[in-house]
Amino acid sequence: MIKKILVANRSEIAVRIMRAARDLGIKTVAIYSDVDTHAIHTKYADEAYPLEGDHAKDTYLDYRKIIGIAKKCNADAIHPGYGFLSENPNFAYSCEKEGIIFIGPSSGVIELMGNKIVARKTVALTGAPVVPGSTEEVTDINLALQISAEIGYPVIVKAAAGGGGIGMRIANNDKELNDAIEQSKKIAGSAFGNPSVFIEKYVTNPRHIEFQIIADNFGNIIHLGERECSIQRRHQKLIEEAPSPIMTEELRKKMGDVAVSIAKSINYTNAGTIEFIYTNGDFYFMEMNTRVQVEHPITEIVTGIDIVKQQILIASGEKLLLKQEDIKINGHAIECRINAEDPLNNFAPSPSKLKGYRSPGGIGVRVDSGVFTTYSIPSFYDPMISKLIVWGQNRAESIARMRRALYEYIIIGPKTNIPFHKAVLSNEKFIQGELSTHFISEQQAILTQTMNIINEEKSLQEKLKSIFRSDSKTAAIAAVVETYLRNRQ
Ligand code: MV4
Repeated sequence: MIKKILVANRSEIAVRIMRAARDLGIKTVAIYSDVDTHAIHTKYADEAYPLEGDHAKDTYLDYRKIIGIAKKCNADAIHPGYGFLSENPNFAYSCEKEGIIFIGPSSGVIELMGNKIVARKTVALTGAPVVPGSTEEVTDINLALQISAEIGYPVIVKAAAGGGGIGMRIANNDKELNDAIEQSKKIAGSAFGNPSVFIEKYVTNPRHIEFQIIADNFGNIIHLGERECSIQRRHQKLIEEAPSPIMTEELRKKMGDVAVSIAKSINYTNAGTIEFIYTNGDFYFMEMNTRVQVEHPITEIVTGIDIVKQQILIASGEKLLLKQEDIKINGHAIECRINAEDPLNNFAPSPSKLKGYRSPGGIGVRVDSGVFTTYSIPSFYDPMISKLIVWGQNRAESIARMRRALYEYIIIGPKTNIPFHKAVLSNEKFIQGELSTHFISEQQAILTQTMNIINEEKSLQEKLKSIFRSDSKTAAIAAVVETYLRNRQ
């Protein structure tokens, strides 16, 4: 069994991983950049070591430095979390070579799934449905024209090293195709150092539905059901839910079986996610994420399974004790990503000090955060404050509970996207479960509604702020208000 885990990450996911380690009686090690000296993950861990610098490349991405620390403090394993080094095959390979357990799949599998052309080809060979398109890199424009003629426009050009929508271009005809390929290649080359691109039929109004899988080192693989992640903005997911509103037992079995067979075919180990694009009853493999994901808690809530704990047990060489038939989906969970950003200013980051902070609670509410009152959100990293997760016996109860939890949430200092979440959760289409990846861009009324909510809640915000005033100040304000009221009568 692993005895000490170095967590090569920061903020909420670092704390999330350390929680699982504590539950298992495993020691934890934090690493931190200069600006993260007072961050919560450094206090939560049993030991913490500085990575001098602030920029990711000098700190959370510097894997030689990180492996050096792991060796010095005798950590026998490293958990990479999400982002940063989590899908870097060279990092996983270095861990393997240095005899440190990388809590994730093998470096070979990370590399295989990291190239979207190779992933597509490998998955197609298992017989799983992939979106019609090219089977190889597209270098020749004549070949691109020929493929597009076969599958029909619109088509989408994607980077082999991509993911997260970077370098994607849509083409509606032959003329646009040439530009799309040129543009995509250029962006892919500069963003990933790999200009290789491929073509797929563009699915116009899809849902993003992904399956969580877990696999041990002995060939046992199960899935934990799906997550619907269609509510996103500029490829940043904002709200995720489990189960998907469109899911049936029958479809879950069908898609789940496909997800498991894909994982089996590549000898996948540890936790992973198979992303599908879904439209009108059809589904296609899109890509595989070889890491723990931001939205993993909604699956934990509806299955009762601690995914990070499973990751650690699997990496320790334990056999999976769960069987597919043990997995039951209980009720419904929603996650809202709470970001320090201004929904009225194009969602610009609003990193600043938390002058007041009180997270929601009560039945069915979970908050995974990396913050506390007086903490300053640094501008160096992504501005997520927390993940607010709720459970309900069904989708309606889950939505009501999320609205209640958003009402309870007090964040004073940065601008946040809480009013935006409130607007989405009262949107009729959302309530009906009519979702697609274009939901946010199509529902322009949500922005107006967000503005209305902000205006309507000004007095509520003032009331909430008062809980963070010192007693003397509160008394002084109360006296002023009282005098005012008396004089008015
Ligand atoms: C697609 C697609 C439609 N058809 N592929 C976006 C991120 C990456 N994971 C895959 N993505 C998409 N792939 C095919 N064949 C639609 C998306 C997509 C999207 C595309 C354009 C603009 C916004 C989008 C939002 C979510 C998903």
